[in-house]
Amino acid sequence: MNKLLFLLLIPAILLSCSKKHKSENPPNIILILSDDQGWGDLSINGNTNISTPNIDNLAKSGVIFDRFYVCPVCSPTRAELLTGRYHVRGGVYSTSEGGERLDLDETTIADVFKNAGYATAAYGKWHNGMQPPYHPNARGFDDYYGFCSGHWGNYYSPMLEHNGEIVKGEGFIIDDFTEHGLNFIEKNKDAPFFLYLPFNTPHAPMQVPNYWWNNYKSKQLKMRHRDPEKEDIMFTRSALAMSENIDWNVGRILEKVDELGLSENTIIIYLSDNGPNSWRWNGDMKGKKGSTDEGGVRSPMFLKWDGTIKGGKTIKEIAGAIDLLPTLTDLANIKYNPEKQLDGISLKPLLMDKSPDWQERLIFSHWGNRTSVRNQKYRLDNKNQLYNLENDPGQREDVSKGNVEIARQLTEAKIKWEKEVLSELNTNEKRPFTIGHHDFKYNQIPARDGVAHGNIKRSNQWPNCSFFTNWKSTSDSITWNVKVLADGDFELVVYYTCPAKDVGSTFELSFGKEKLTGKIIEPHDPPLKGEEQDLIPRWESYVKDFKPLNIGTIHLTKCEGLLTLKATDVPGSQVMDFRLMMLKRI
Ligand SMILES: [Ca+2]
Repeated sequence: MNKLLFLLLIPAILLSCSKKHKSENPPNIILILSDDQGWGDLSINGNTNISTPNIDNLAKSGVIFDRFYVCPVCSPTRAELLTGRYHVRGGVYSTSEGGERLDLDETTIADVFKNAGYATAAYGKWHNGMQPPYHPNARGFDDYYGFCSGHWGNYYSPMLEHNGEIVKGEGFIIDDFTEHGLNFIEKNKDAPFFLYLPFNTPHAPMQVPNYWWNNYKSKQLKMRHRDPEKEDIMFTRSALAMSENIDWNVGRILEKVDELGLSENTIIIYLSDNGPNSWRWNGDMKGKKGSTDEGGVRSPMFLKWDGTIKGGKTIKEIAGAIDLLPTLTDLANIKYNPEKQLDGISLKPLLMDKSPDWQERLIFSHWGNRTSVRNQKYRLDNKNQLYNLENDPGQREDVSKGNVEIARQLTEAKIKWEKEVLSELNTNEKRPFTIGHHDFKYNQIPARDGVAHGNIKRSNQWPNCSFFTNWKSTSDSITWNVKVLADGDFELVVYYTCPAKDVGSTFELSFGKEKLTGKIIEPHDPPLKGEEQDLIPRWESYVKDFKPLNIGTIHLTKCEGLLTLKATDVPGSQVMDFRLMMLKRI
């Protein structure tokens, strides 16, 4: 080829390379999940109390799912979006004390994308199991930063973990998680990535920087809950201020994707994990977080993929968190043959086809001992009352008597689902907490997962981020039912507080014949934290800055048993306040 011809061809060559690059590069995925944010907590959904321009833009430039269903509470929704299956199949029956753990024989969406060559990361509230192999690093996420519990007591530079290691967060927690997300996007801009951002707001405690709160602290709210006397206005204000902070962070993510030129190669999804955590405006729907009615399980859901999925469309067909895994693998063209039956289906036809061939379907909602079922037009609630959501979106009038056949069909479908799907859940099963997995260095053993005996009390009725206090005597103890997965030597670090007047206690950790003793020598007595930042009085634990104390090394052998912490001498009025133990494989 002569030189002139070659120079003339350069633009064409470059163009063809860039086209090839785009079509051959699988799409990145950014999955943003808010926590306890209602469908109504966004301006795009008609709430004039709030302004969420970034999320609204995401919705407008992408596709809106009008009736998208998640579960009534946190852990189940996370399990469903991770697996494409109803959470009861994956063993999730609670939000704490191990009941939030997703069964180990479940395959997660991160496993699937990681196996397809994606870089994977999760930054935020995990809430599907803490100790490996339940930990996110063992469920397909290469990088994890956040907290594995369901609730955190303080949102300002709190104790968090990075791939199992205890670290201190930097600044307001959502800004911090977003910062990690931005760095991950930047670092992986040339390779396909899967980024999961399970934010933990506007879940309580109600805390948000003044920049957001100042607009709300005395704001008149024009839109109110349908039973306004039930509404706590200050709670609503704080939830909306927290939602505006989320919106700002979503804006930062969208901007980063655009700035790096990735918008045509990135699928961005936004949804919440359950209904609102208080009575506030929510489109006149019945129920809030915890309910299997429309208001408890309907979530905002927006999906955008610039250049591939035409935006500006609202999809009326019902869909849910169970559909995310099949939809995203389908869109990314990943061949995945699930070992276990998926409950979700790919929504790709609804997203891409002009007139999709779409079958009528049922979506089930379950929590506690309540089950409701939704088809395109009706919801049969947990008491088998039937509501026509087209005429009566607020579920005010039971129409089962005038629609006997529909009520019968849905009741039968519910009985069948409970028999065939719900029966997979065993709530009596007490799985021990796993420690000592040979592939993982850090084993966190928090107060949350322990049982207190004698005088010892939990700092709060909700275990999530609680600590043990009132440890008075040598007859008191804390035990954990654990299963050591592989033999090994472990360095033991206890996170404690103790006032100067009470230092000097000795204590012993035992497991079978193995024992390790420690002594509290240094006082460490910081104040309780959290209350000073709370916009609303809380019902969950306050926290403290606990001090790590390295006790030494213990050898553990593979078996199941009781890990026991006891004091051997108590010279003062108490041993210590205890937050967690870290076992580090050496
Ligand atoms: Ca939640």
